[in-house]
Amino acid sequence: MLRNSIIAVAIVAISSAAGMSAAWAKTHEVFMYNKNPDNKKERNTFYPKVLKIELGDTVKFVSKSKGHNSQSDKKGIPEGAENWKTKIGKDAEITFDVEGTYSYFCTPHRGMGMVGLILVGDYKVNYEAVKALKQKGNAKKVYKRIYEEVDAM
Ligand SMILES: [Cu+2]
Repeated sequence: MLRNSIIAVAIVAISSAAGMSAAWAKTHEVFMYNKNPDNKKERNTFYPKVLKIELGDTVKFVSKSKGHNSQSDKKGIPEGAENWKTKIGKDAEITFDVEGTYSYFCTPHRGMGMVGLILVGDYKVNYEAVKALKQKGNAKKVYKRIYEEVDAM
């Protein structure tokens, strides 16, 4: 019995070191809305726009209104991390196995400011590099507020 317990502990340690999803990893939700429930004047938005999670956690993008998706900014993710692009109008789950800052947007509404940021573990590894990326249109305004929020953390 003792021997089995030791083996089980070793397996958990290996999975954790390899960055695999552990039993204690959490799933967080980011909603995709036509209208921000806290501010009806704001159209096409992720909610929340900034999410801080632990390494190995999952984010579920939940389609609350039709016509939205989530796509990572390939210049705005940490080295070694994988890009994602979810299907429009569908819920999708992304698991984060690399620490850092992840910038993402809704493919059809990026220019309207439907953008967001996910901070995974030690997110500062590439935070300044992501913050320095040039953004256009409303995305620029929305990211300004996002970075103010993160800088105040
Ligand atoms: Cu959208």
